[in-house]
Amino acid sequence: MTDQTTAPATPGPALASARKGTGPTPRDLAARAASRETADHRPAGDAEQARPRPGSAPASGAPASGAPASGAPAAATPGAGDRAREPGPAPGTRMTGAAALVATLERLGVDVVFGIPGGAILPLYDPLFDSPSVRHILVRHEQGAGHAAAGYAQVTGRPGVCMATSGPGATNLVTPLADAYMDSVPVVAITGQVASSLIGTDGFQEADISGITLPVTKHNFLVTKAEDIPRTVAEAFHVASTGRPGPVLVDVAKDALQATTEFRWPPVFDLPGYHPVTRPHSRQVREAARLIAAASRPVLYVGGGVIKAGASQELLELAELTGIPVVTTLMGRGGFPSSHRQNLGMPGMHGTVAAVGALQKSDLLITLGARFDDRVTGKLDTFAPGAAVVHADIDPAEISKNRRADVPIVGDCREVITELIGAVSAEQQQAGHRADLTAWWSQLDAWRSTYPLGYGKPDDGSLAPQFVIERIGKIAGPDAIYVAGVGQHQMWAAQFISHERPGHWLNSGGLGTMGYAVPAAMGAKVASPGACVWAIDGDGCFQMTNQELATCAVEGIPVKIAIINNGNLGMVRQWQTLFYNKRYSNTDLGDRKNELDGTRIPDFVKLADAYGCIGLRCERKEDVDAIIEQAMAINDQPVVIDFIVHKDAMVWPMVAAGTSNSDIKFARDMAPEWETSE
Ligand SMILES: Cc1ncc(C[n+]2csc(CCOP(=O)(O)OP(=O)(O)O)c2C)c(N)n1
Ligand SMILES: [Mg+2]
Repeated sequence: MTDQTTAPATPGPALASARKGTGPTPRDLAARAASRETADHRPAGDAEQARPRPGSAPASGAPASGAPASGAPAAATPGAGDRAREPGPAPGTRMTGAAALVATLERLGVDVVFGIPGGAILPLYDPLFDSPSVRHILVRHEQGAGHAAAGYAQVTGRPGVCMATSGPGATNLVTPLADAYMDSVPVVAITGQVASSLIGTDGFQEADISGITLPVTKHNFLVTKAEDIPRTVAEAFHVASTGRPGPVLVDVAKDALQATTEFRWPPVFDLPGYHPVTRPHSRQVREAARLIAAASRPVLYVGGGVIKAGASQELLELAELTGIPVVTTLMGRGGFPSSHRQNLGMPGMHGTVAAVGALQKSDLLITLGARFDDRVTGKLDTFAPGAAVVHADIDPAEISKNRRADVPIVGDCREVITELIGAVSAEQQQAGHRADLTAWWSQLDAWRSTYPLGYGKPDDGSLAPQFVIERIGKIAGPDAIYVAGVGQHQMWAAQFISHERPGHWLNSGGLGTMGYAVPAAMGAKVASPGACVWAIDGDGCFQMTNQELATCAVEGIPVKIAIINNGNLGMVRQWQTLFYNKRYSNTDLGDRKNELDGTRIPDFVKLADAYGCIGLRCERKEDVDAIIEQAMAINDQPVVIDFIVHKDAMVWPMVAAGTSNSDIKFARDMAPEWETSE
């Protein structure tokens, strides 16, 4: 085994900059490989630019101030500092690679891991059984482990950890890893791999998981030597949680877990070329401030990056200092209070008329931690045609990827916004006043009052899904954590719940993964046991991962699940209604011909009961509040409410895919008049 190595299966350098679109292109990969060759010879200036995020480990093994001179990560996970110094096995102790892995997790402050064991990872599960501080939650499907880790990460800001065995266990993690990659969520996946002598032989349960996940992880490693385990796992946590967060996979060969090694701690990182830039360039910030001072129709276009950077307070200050309107994307909901007068709502395909109109008519987009996703821009070449663009992002690959930035700013959003506040204040002082946005606001207010969000009352007396979601938001309030599935119910939850706080709205924005809600809610509840966690799920989505209700029941994780049961794959059906002449090909979850009602198969109340949860059903408007209150009062068991809702409610407003945002409809065939009372 002495000739085996730890191979970064995804080349290390240029991690952040290689990211473009949904994954690296072959050319990106070639560039990565090339830059890896030269990474050790980078100019010193590059390294100086690297400043770790608060609480994170230093890059490339550089010792943190006050840390031992050996170059230990003072804390490889944000907020894990104190725990990282807790006594575990003394460095130098001889143990198996598996025991060293558990000791590493303990040193990194990991308190929970979601997973399922199997042959290749069995050696790890043995010492894990004895860990005094790492709780393992046995899920029912590895996809659930991955989404639970993501839910945990989004609530705590620390990497969530999932584990799986080789082959099918590992491949079941692909979807949640891709999901976390698209939404920049720090997840560390640890997979068992077949013994190194079997790698490449089509051994039993062998899958090249590092190869498979290469395009959907920020980085991944294959470890074949026991002594490399602590350093590699610590590096994985560092990479996942610094710069643009993302998922990192560590695949460990079974013989590396079984071999004996000396536990070396603290480890010295070996991440040449990984130096995320967090500090913005001050000249760019001043240029942005000048544009802000001169703009007459500016908009703060805010994405999930603001939440990831913990920059909500700074954003509030900047918004109030300038009086500029704010739009918050699907991933940015909660980054700026929905109830704030300056919040115009969500932009994009199902955004408000005011938010979409503001971007379209703007003369300056101040883009903070957002990425000009196609669901926001609509037809790209018609998006915000008159706007200059300031684009701040931690990932340089995002800048000018979809829309050219006039003022690019690479940096951590919190640092960028803090510097912007200073630069804008200086501009205002020089001018003696702040920019006058009265005319702009009167236009925006006119759109807001003419085209507010709303929904119709179903004519057959059935429940309006929007009403149900609105009432959950009102009754559970802004302190609750809301987790959505994917589909119509997700859009209504984004629209009709007032998102007041960062980290209280979890959903699958980039990948749009049905099945996300139940396991992510489970992870969120584990992360914040005192919080009230509501999953708003669709009847289709729920059927993809509801087996985690068994995990919740057994492990004592009392989440609340609201199934918005319209008996069909509603979002797809909506498109069939609008664009496929009402030909409902394979979107009805029942079978109307044979009178098998999709809202009753399966019977979700019985299913909840079978899983050891409380199952409730609601079909009438007048019962909605009482049943939500009933669920709110149950805190010792998971609760599932089956809300039977109108089968044909639609999400409005809507920009049809591939069309211009200017062609938004606020209801069927109803387009706003843009030039209303200015
Ligand atoms: C794993 C996966 N498969 C398919 C899709 C395509 N898709 C998007 S929304 C949707 C329907 C979701 O149905 P449901 O959960 O009932 O939610 P509703 O739209 O009815 O609220 C489908 C099939 C997807 N996003 N994810
Ligand atoms: Mg549905």
